[in-house]
Amino acid sequence: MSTVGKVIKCKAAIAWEAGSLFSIEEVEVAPPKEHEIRVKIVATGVCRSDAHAISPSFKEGLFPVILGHEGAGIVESTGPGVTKFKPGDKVIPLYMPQCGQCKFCLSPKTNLCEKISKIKTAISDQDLMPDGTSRFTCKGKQIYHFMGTSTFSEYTVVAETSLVKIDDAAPLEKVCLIGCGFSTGYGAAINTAKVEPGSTCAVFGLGGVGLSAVMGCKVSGASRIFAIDINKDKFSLAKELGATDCLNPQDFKKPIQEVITEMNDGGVDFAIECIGNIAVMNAALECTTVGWGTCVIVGVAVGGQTIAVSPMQLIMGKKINATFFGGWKSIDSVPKLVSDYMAKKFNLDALVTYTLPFEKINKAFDLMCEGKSTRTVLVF
Ligand code: PAD
Ligand code: ZN
Ligand code: ZN
Repeated sequence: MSTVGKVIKCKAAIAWEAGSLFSIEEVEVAPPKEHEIRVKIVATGVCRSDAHAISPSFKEGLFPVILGHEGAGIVESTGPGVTKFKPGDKVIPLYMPQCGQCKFCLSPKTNLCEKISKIKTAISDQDLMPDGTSRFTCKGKQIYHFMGTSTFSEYTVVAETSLVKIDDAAPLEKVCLIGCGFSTGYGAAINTAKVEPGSTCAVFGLGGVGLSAVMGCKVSGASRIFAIDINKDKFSLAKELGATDCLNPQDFKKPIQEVITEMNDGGVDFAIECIGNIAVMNAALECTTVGWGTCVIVGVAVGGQTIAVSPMQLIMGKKINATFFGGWKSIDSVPKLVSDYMAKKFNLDALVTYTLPFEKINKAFDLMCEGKSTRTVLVF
């Protein structure tokens, strides 16, 4: 029986309040309105940013909410006015939209789009559809969307500017990582740092984002890639993906930035922070070489923390940059990244430590927080 135009009842993971576990509930998902698409999510990764969003120190969260922003699925139905999608299309929801018309979309200088909700506060996009209402209800309560994607639901509704069609042959339980972690780290190296052939790099934090940054440094032809983590279990995969030197800051008496500076003749060309720790952001800047060292910040620091930078470092030619979704203009780039994966240009499979049924979502968060997974992919 067709579900088009009807409310769908399905399972979703709801975060009822900050700091709580997810509870699997039956939710009602309303049909898509104008310029919206209802998507059956097939697989979704779990990213550290989802954990940030429900952390009690992240003050801007709205509850109850359906999180999830690293998913892939199949179009179930389309709302009025949608021309680019049809039922059955394989798609990736995009937390960085690309409307193609705003001043940011029209500029080659940025991948931001003004359609991203609350652009000024970056990840606090736990909110509603563009018309200010929610498509989700549970137990009579309205549930907030998250980043325009809400992939922790068997069905979700997204705006047409926050969705892209991908290759019909793509394995959704792998390419979902292109929806966030992979693209962010890989793009941080390629698009934001613009790592050069023969250069030296340091990547701080070897989760899904950091290991993807290692891959981005390698594909850009870096000659030396330092991979830094306080969890030594991350090192074997980092080496497999291109790291030349793996360092645990806890193994040294000196600060890690001094160790790297000494090991690499005055510092590296590029340093990429993929943790969200402001002290490490400073270390990343400090371990770059004077003259032209570039530090790229990827990690999201929660709780309104700020970084203090000595102007002298900047006067000495060091630069700080940062990235949102790896600098990729989403609708233009995501299908190409999927094709590149299909052509075996990078190793996404290595990032998937576990594939679990959706109901194990709390286990997936535990594995991430205990440092036992690069990525866990949940399948419906
Ligand atoms: P993750 O938790 O899987 O990986 C973080 C890694 O950092 C782990 O391996 C930790 O062991 C390691 N680590 C923690 N503390 C330290 C330390 N002091 N020194 C060295 N290593 C340490 O996270 P992830 O890879 O999913 O995400 C990383 C960050 O990137 C996180 O802050 C997330 O919110 C952010 C992010 N940003 C964007 C963006 O567009 N800017 C997108 C996606 C994720
Ligand atoms: Zn993410
Ligand atoms: Zn735009």
